Amino acid sequence: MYLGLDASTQSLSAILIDTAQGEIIAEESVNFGAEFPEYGSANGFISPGKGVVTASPLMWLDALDLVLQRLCDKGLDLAKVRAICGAGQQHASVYLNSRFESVLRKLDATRSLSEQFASTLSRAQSPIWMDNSTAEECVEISNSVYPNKKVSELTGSVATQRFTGPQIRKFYKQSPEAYSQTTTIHLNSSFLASIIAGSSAPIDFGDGAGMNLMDIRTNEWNSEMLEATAPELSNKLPELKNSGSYISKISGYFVNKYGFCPNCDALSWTGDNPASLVGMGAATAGKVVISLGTSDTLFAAMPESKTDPNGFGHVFGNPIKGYMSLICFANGSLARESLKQQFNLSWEQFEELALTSKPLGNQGKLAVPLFTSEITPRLQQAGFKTNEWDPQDEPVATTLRALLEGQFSNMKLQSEWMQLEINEILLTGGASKNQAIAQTVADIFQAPVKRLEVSSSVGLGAAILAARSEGASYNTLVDTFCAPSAGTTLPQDGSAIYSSHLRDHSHFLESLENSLGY
Ligand code: XUL
Repeated sequence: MYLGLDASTQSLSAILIDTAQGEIIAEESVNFGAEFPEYGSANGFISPGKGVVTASPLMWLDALDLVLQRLCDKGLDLAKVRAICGAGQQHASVYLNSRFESVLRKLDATRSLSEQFASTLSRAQSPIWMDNSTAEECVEISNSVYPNKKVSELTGSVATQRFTGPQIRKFYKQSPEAYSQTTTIHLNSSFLASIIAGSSAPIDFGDGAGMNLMDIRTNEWNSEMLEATAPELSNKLPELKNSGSYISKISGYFVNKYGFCPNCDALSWTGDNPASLVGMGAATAGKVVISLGTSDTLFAAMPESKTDPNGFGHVFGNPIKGYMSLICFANGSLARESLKQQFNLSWEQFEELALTSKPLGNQGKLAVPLFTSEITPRLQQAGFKTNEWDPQDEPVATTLRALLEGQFSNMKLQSEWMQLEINEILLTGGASKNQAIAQTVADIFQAPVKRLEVSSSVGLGAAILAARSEGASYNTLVDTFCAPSAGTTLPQDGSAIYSSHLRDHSHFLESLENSLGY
């Protein structure tokens, strides 16, 4: 058996696969907001203002303990797990002091992880991917490694607010003392991998590329970027390695507490999006994945690195081979949930109303949801923006269609730099089961949409990386675990409507960029 862990924004999930039987043995999930109200993070984070968005690494540790306990409570024999891999929300960084390594080495199974690691944090909260408080630092970094195009060529992205480098720079500037007491800076992924291994873990090329610090051409830290970011940074960063690399045997803590075998391998983790690429069976070129999570993302394998001339898109390492391109939209599920709540709907009602609202193109009633500041394109938080129509004068269904068409028109427009030949779209994430959403994606992208049996492609991707570490072939694992489920949706005849609709949407976005761009 192989264990894949998915440490996402709102929850920590586990998936156990049995490659001999070709079966998913168990899936379990712990929701941060519901399980740990003491962290005041209903959606997995806190946002005190000024674009700052953070989460407590101790909350992630409590969730790790709880999810493993739940697997034990289900009667699963974790001694059968041969290797563990995982994936974390990208960009989030954890700041650790000199006690970290020694606490890691002598963990006590009678105490919780959070209790033992509380004193190892040199910064209580981790800035996460939703944070956009580092505009100043991005300018400083790109001025130093002038021009920003060079930053993008070196690291796969222009200096980007949520990326770890600008976040580190802000911490160094605001809290120089705490920065100097920081001996190690981990990502969410490498932090949790370290806990499982009981020793400091590497950062992988997939997640490392989300930092504005790694040279994507050589997969090494780039000294020019490190110097532009903060002093002494090279001493504080772990080494870089491929995801799924062997770190060590599992920490005794997990053997004693949850019954893992001492021989179980602890592997290096990756970011949630690179893991999802693997778990969707899309790590080799030809398939496009749209993942509907707290953030919506669109990504695809990319044999050669190609960067976004607009500066919104990213290039990350692909855990299987080469690169992946990605665009991320902050107004994903949170935007859909906001309207669902505002109109007091169940998901079934949301789906039915959005599906029945016709005609396609919504008679020119466009919308861009800005419930939180948008990343792609960069637009400030401004609520539900419409092109001169008032949702209050319209049926709810019109607003829902405007939301969905707005989200996926933007996605289609922003993916053009990737020059993808889209033969099929693989849809994943919590909202992918929603028929109205799947149909809108199919119509706007004019491509068939497929969904997989598995609900968490991130956890599955991590479990596949774990199985691969013992020699299983990626293609065989994909054939076994990544089968499309019934209910594939084919495109409607919306092409004529949507080509003019996309043009109108692009103009609407331009007007918003002029007034709300940052
Ligand atoms: C990708 C991004 C998000 C996070 C959280 O660049 O910021 O998709 O990985 O899911």
